[in-house]
Amino acid sequence: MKILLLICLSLSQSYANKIIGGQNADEGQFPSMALQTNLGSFFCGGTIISEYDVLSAAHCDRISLTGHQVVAGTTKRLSGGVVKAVVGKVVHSAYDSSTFSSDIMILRVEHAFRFNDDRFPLTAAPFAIDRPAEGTPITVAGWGDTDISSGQTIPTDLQYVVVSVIADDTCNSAAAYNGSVLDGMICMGDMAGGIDSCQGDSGGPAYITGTDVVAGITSWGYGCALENKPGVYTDVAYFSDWIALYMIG
Ligand code: 4AZ
Repeated sequence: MKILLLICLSLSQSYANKIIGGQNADEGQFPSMALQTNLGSFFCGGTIISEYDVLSAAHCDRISLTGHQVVAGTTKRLSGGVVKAVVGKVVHSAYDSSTFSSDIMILRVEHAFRFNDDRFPLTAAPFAIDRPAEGTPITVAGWGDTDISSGQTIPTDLQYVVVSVIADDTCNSAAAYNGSVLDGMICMGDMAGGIDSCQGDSGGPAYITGTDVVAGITSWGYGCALENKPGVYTDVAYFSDWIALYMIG
């Protein structure tokens, strides 16, 4: 993914993209949204799916749990919310870092999230059981790069953007990903470009717009917001049995 990103950085120098194409979230708008820090530094997103479980991408695995925390209940990357130590994780055994196949992981926090704590807007997201149909509006959220043309621009405020589900055959066409979109992946974006997730949004949620249901986990893409190169997400519905099996609940 680093290599892909480097290629895209040079390709997209003149492409003015802004999450790219998104806007600031309101406090409480995405109450299952979480971020991950390693020794205090933000590196990936996540989604609360139960009192003890946070859904994320396998490529966000940091090997060691030491210094690994989850922050939730705030739209601010650097303040507010609740901080929980990560004490366990399940990385999908079929995860393949060369293809990004099975890019899914569950993190376990030490102490339960309190969903009735009115100091912080927190809920568990239901996870999709059915794959959303082509054209379904999807809201992607994260603190990832907002402007790839000027190196890394990591926002303070949570960003979100509405994209839509793209059919596999469109996404796997020669002009697009030419067969690299595998079972368990789902493309969400706009083939015209301009709106997308980007580096740092990885591991975070793609919700069915207007609901709390998480249908995708931000996984990979060729650059960000480029024409014919939509974001590729882990298809949560495809892994719903796996999630149900490994979450503590
Ligand atoms: C990344 O490198 C990444 N445009 C995440 C999402 C996308 C591209 C790259 C989707 O983490």
